[in-house]
Amino acid sequence: MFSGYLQQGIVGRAAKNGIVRVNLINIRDFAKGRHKSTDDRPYGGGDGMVMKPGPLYRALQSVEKNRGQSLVIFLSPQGEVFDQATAWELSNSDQIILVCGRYEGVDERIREHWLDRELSIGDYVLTGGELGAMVVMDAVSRLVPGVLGGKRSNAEDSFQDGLLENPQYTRPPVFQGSEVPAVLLSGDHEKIRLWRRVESLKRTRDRRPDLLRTAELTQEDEIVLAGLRENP
Ligand code: 4GX
Repeated sequence: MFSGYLQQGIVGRAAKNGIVRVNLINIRDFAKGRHKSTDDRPYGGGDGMVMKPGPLYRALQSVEKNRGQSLVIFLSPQGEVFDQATAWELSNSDQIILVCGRYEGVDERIREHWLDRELSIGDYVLTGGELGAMVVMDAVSRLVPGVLGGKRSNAEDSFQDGLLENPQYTRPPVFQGSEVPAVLLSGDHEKIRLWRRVESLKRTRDRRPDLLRTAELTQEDEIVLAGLRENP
């Protein structure tokens, strides 16, 4: 599941250039017995299967050896919801071990003793933790210096100051009868800055009003928002 992502993407290139390092291990390789099974029926009965602690324990130990100060993160719908602040936090770690569970979950004893953190990428149910792990890898890696390259900084991106981005335009100036806002062609940098900020605030108010409570708002932003309330 990881190979397409790592062969095509920006993170794959960063891995090739040694800016980040990705080490994939398969829990099944640590399974024992003729069937190499990694799951078993839940004690107490019920539907579904549970990941056996043994293979997972041995898999974790195999990376523990070259561990340094590393964080063991488990992907599950029961974790705290992953967001940009968490991505920044994780970007300071030396090494992150992302544990991808399948089936209905893992034996609770692994959770208790091995996991530093449990993260969910959103309130929906996936068939396994792999997509969640890729989401975390992606969002965290792009914050590592050198991964994005180019001069466009993370600081411009959505969520960096807790607001959604302003609308963007590129050439041509008229497309299917629809024009680029004149202010963007005016060359007046102060007017453009203010327009962008107002659009950002409007968009956030309209689509994600919840973000306004935690956004880093300047006095200018507060004045703009007050104006928007009176004259939406
Ligand atoms: N964000 N899943 C994990 C197996 C599982 C179930 C319960 C532990 C406890 C998910 C998510 C997610 C599906 C990954 C169930 N493991 N992962 N898997 N939402 O839905 O990250």
